[in-house]
Amino acid sequence: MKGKFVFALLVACAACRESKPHDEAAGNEEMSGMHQHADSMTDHTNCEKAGGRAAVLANASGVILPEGGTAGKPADADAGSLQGDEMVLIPAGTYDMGASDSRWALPREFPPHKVHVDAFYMDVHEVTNAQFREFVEATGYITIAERPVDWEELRKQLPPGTPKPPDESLLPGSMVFVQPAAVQNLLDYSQWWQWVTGADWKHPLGPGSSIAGKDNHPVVHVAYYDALEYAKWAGKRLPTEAEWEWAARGGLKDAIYPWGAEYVEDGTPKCNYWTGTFPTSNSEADGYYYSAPVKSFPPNGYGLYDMAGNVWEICMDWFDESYYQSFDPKQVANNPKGPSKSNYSQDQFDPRRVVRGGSFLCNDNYCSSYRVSARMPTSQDTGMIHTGFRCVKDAR
Ligand SMILES: [Ca+2]
Ligand SMILES: [Ca+2]
Repeated sequence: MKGKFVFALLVACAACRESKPHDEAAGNEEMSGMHQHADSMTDHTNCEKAGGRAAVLANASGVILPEGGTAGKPADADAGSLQGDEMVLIPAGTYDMGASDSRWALPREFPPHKVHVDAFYMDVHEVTNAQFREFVEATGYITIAERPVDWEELRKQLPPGTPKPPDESLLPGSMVFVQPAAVQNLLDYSQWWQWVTGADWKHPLGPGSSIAGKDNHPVVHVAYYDALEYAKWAGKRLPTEAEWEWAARGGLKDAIYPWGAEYVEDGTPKCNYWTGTFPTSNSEADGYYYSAPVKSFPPNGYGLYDMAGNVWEICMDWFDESYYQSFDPKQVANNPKGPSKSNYSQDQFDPRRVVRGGSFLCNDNYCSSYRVSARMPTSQDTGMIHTGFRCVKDAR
């Protein structure tokens, strides 16, 4: 740790210290009387998706520069080429949005509330590297991860007085998962998340890595603003959180997962997640350590692939951990588009958007975010190796 960044590090790690899911869950029980945190099977810890780049860069000790090399494994081979950018019609409907089962769920998923969603079209799979390349070649777009970090912008996402990181920490880069040999506890994500200079969608693990042979993998290291630009170019938009969850449920009522109720670890692999013990041991029992080619696992009832796992999917809405409490349980909310602003108690300076579906890093001993009701915050300008998106279109 570099001494002059101690203050910033304390800020960055405040999120870790404040992640007390069991306390949080207990508080929710008292409040609602309905949420029993039944985690006897696993030690479910609150898995935050990792901080935005502001908090990480303010803690310069978490930065890996190019000469540091890269970690991880080579790209998986492609499963074959895809046909175009296929969408499917998601029918209109009304459902109970939020968690119906208290196992694994966090207070932010409660209370369930009735939501009506109009029909819309949705991409059947996450946006792939090939699709994103087409966008970049057509427009010359440069993702946020490929641009130098603007300190004047970054400082707005940090507590006043946070010292400027060294210039080399502000080179283009993105957040990469680096498997630790051991962890002290699961609350401190800095043990496995590193800011890697030179990591971007074409270099998922940093300099020296590539997406050769990964055309059918989901694009990663794209931030909310990048996803917006792609969607605009494609004549589409990002889904609302309510649309995303309705679609993920695939026509099933009160299911925990897009495939139904069968426990994720039972039967044949149903999605790309972290098999083993997160974050120190991955058995790759589902065939993949990092991302899988899209459509590697069976679709849900609406024909949507990888709504659970593979990569997180960025939604349009602001993230508000208390948002569901604002709904009248007796009313049906019509096409809700999220709160008017971000509300995330673990970081009040860096506004967050919603991400859904979990990723290849999710596991039941950590976040279990392949559940249809799971919701996480993501910083708007931070790319990550496990985060991508898919688009929707109005059905008119
Ligand atoms: Ca996996
Ligand atoms: Ca996904």
